Amino acid sequence: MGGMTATPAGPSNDKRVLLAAPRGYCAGVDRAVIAVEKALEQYGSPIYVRHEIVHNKYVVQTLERKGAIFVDETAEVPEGSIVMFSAHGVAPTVHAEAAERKLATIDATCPLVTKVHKEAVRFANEDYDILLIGHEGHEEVIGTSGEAPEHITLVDGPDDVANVTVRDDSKVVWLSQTTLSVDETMETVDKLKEKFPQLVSPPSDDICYATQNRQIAVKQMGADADLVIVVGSKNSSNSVRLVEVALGAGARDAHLVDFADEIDEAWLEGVSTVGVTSGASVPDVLVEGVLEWLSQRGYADVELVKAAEESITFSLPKELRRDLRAEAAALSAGDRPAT
Ligand code: 0CM
Ligand code: SF4
Repeated sequence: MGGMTATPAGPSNDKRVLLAAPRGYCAGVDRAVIAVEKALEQYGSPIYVRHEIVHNKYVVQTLERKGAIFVDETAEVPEGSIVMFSAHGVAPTVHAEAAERKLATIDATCPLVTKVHKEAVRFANEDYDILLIGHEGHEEVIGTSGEAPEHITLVDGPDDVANVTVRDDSKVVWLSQTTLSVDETMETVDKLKEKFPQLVSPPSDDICYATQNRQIAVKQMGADADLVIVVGSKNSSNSVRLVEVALGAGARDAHLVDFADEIDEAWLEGVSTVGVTSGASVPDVLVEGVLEWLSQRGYADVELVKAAEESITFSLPKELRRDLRAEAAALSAGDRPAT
């Protein structure tokens, strides 16, 4: 990696790659993926996981090979088994259903999603109408809405504002999904404020640091890029947003790919600068595959576009920490000579 390389003689020496930083795994994804791996080590296979642990095809396939079984609903999990909840969070009814089926649960919900759940519960207890900005049908929105279904109305983007009604426009708050476009969300909020001038804002940003930082980085490279390649899966909200943000920032073209072999050679026609980034659920090995693919086609010069430093980490889900601690204690007790 580094700055511009010396210009070699011959054609096509204006080809370069701008590589976004930060990109890829966020703290919540890292924790959730490690949680599945640790659970497999600790309890053995199978570990059931309700929904994709994170929205990435490669991650899901890799964990399946290690013994994880992904299911759509808790009802599919055999009684007495272990089920893990994905990083996107679940509604309280899902916890109740799991308890009814006598399942042992490990909750890998990202703490930043849990924070939004708690905000929803608090505002619902204060009898607010909650306008939850998010994408209809997305797992996170289903989970958050489930905390207070009678108080929450989904607002799916600026065009949906016209349809929103509330009980009392002096007691309305907006919250959001963690993985939205910052700019589009602000547009939605502005429209909501026009309609409900007393609208209260969330106590802190609901769109998480990782989503925001990846959008800032792709914006920085957008105007200079003829093509932006975003590595990520089609059902990954934050990854899809990076394509939109790149185009909004002036990139001539932008595409989402799961793997390097999905890149179409035709996209490179007349392209000097290729921007590369990845969503929060994407392991960097997939980005390395894309860089290798580009390098084989003359895009070997890679410049880092650094927008932020990230150092945040989250501890493992508490159920796992408890059992790992118990195991460590049992092991060290076993080491002790009998008295
Ligand atoms: O929410 P999104 O669809 O972006 O999920 P993801 O699994 O791709 O990214 C990480 C998260 C969360 C919550
Ligand atoms: Fe948590 Fe944000 Fe990562 Fe989602 S994208 S898992 S909210 S840190």
